Amino acid sequence: MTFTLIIGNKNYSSWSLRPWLFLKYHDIAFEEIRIPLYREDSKSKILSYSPAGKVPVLIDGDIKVWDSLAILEYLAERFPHTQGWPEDIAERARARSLAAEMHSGFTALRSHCGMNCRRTPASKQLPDAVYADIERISQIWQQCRQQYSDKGPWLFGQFSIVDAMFAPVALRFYSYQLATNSEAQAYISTVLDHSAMKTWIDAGKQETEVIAAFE
Ligand SMILES: N[C@@H](CCC(=O)N[C@@H](CS)C(=O)NCC(=O)O)C(=O)O
Repeated sequence: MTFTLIIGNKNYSSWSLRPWLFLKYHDIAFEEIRIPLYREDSKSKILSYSPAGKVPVLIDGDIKVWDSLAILEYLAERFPHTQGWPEDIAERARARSLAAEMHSGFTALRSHCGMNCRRTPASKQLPDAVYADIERISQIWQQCRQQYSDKGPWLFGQFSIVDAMFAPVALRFYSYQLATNSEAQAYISTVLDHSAMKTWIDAGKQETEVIAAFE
């Protein structure tokens, strides 16, 4: 077994979920090392794997890759059969833009609706900036589903890096009962019904660490 993925708490670490899901979706064998976050020794443990001091980190022999999107790009290159990006250049450009938009954006949603697998689904009072994020994400999911539904149930039909990037966002829509359109709702079900997502969520629910700031 060559691959090791360093991740945080499954209950909270949305960035860790992304490459983990991609590996599981494609049945790529790997070992995982879970480092519970924001404890006294968490930072030093993460730093022993990555100078960036954040999870996720992928180790492939002598090669270390950190940052979720970089890991996904690496995996797609390392395992071409996974077709991490759509084949068509225009679709690929759009997929890359959406993955980057997710990676660098939606900060209001991310800070007010932190991923929390254990949360009993319920809505809560949210600032306007979160609704702007919800609207844009709903639009992305609706447009992709309208355009690519004949190729499969994922954003570009087949499962791609974009789906790995948006998977924790789909979970947030469910956990915080965020209202959206019917295509986006169907997409959320596709993500949450996948066996690998269920495995991650179940494992998150089993964890007992509580990070007050994320509750
Ligand atoms: N841009 C990074 C973000 C990684 C990140 O913020 N990870 C969080 C956990 S989800 C972390 O490691 N926090 C621990 C810390 O900052 O000490 C990525 O995409 O991987």
